[in-house]
Amino acid sequence: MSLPKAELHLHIEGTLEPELAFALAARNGFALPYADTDELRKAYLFEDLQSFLNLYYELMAVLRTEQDFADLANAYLARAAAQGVRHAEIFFDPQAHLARGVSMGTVVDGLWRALGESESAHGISTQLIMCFLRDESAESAMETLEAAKPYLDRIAGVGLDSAEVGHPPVKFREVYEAAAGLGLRRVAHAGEEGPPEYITEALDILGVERIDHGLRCMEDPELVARLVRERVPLTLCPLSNVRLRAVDVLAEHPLPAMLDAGLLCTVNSDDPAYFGGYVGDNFGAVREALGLGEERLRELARNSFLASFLEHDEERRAR
Ligand code: ES4
Ligand code: ZN
Repeated sequence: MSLPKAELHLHIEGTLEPELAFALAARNGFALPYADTDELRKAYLFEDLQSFLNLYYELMAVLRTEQDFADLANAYLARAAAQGVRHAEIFFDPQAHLARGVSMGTVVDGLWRALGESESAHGISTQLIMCFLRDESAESAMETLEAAKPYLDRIAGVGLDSAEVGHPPVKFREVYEAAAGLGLRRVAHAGEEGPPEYITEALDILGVERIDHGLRCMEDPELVARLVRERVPLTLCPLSNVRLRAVDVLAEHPLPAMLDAGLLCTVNSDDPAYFGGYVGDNFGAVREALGLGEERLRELARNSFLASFLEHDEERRAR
């Protein structure tokens, strides 16, 4: 499936394929607690978001040097290009690296080695979105924002990810105010495992311009009406929702109902190495399982550009 599209919900650490994990571990003289790539793939049977996150954070241990981050991003960009991606807004989780003694500079400079050449090498324009881990404290998020200040020329915005339930958006009010003051764009994961109220909070308290996942808005018709009225984009990740059991089977995914309701939905891959596919695979899977026709698929691809940061760049510059 190679409709031109933008990918707006992609954790770069979630693109770490088992083969690259073993290669980086070997290069860094580090032993992974799995015999081989087959055994590691077998660990990719998740019960929920937390059981996925445990493995996701464990495997990051192989990412140590700038070159590791560059190799990770290059591998993603090559796969994304093959699936029609022309623009990618890429999340990264600095706190998960800072906690292991890997500096902000190593992460950003490393990713930028790949992203800086992405247009010429892969035909993909890119932006970086720095995510705060919501299960860490607001103080830690604020320190992370501080540590990012020397790199803001390469960071377009901030996001909020990791374990959602019990960590409502309001916890990060001051951090998002500070980010807005620095001219950063704002998005947040909300309504993946957490309740619809977290979506409302992310909009009203954090001032986000896009909701990552947002699936559970469907439990609240008034919220759906608001999201439609305000044209708030939702970055859905269908294969992720199945693997993390937000939905039982893909055939029951609410995407068709969400499109019918008039929501500005996009389809993305989230953590493609872990969830069984890149963005084109997600498009293919929803076409098959949900019977979406060509017109719907084209709408989703078009939405991905409308929902991207590119769309409002001109307006922002004029302000
Ligand atoms: C994530 Cl699927 C998902 N949800 C929340 N946080 C994440 N970090 C990486 N993938
Ligand atoms: Zn995500």
